[in-house]
Amino acid sequence: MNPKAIKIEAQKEIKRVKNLKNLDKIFKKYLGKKGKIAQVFNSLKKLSEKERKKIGKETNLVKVEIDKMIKKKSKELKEKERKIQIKKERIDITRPGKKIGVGHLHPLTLVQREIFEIFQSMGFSVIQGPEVETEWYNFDALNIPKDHPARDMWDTFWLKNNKLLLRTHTSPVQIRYMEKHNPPLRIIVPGKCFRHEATDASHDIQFYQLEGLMIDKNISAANFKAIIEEFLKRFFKTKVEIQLRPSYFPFTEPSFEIDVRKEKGKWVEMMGAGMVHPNVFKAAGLNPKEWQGFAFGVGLDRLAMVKYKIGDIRLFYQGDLRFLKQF
Ligand code: FA5
Repeated sequence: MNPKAIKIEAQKEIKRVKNLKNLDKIFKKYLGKKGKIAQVFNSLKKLSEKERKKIGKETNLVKVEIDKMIKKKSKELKEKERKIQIKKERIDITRPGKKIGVGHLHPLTLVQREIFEIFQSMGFSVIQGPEVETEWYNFDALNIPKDHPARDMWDTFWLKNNKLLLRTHTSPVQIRYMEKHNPPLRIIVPGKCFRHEATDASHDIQFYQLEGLMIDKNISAANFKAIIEEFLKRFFKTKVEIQLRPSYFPFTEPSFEIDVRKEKGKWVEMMGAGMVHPNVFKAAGLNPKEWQGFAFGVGLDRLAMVKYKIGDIRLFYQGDLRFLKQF
């Protein structure tokens, strides 16, 4: 093929090419080992010497020119592709950012933390106990023997073997703690409790209690009243009214129930309390003649309900974001 014709054909193709990949194909087609220029060189040997020189020279020139054209085009295409790339990667710094949702603490956790702070400042330690309990710690050691009618006060979820249960209150931790620690002592015990009972706006089958226990040589119900009043004052940050009612718990004597109301609202039964019964000291290995003290068990959910004016306890456990986001 005539070198000039090859040049014209290559020129057309190079002009039309749109990307580097196809440009490379053109390079191979004309200047590659088996390309059109190489084919012309191969065919030279068939020609006379004169022609060979003439065509050889021409072909060499064409080769150099095609090479130049390709290099030029390659530069252009690279520049063009770079511009497209930059355009693609450009970010609009004026666009509004995406907000990342941040979670927050559950109202019951908030209330717990606040309560810890108040009691810790009065010298109480925060102690934990198991949610799955034995009959001994949940009942017997608390002076509630089997077949005693007082057991009916706590509708119990028994586990399959009928030996273990889901604790119905945080009071078993009193025994666990007194077994291992000598008085004087001051503890609070937060934790989940479970009762096999019908639910309503102020009762759920799971709820949180906070047990309190203070043991020393000369503790009286007056100490209990002072501590609980101080706690309620700091927790509600406004004046609340409380009333103590005589009550009955097998593990305290005397026993009382405490109701609380805020801003002349409804009285809410908030906690049970009393002076630790001698049989409880005995069960925990302490001498009731030597030690005395008070214990109380307050419903954390109910404290939160009065504080935040929440009408239904079940809202705490439903995971409804419309409710939770308000805290
Ligand atoms: C007790 O559980 C005793 N262990 C409290 C106690 C401790 C008395 C130490 C004396 C000494 P009671 O069953 O009344 O008592 O429960 C105490 C508080 O837990 C209640 O006042 C209430 O605030 C809360 N509570 C009880 N049952 C539920 C329930 N189903 N749902 C929500 N809160 C509850």
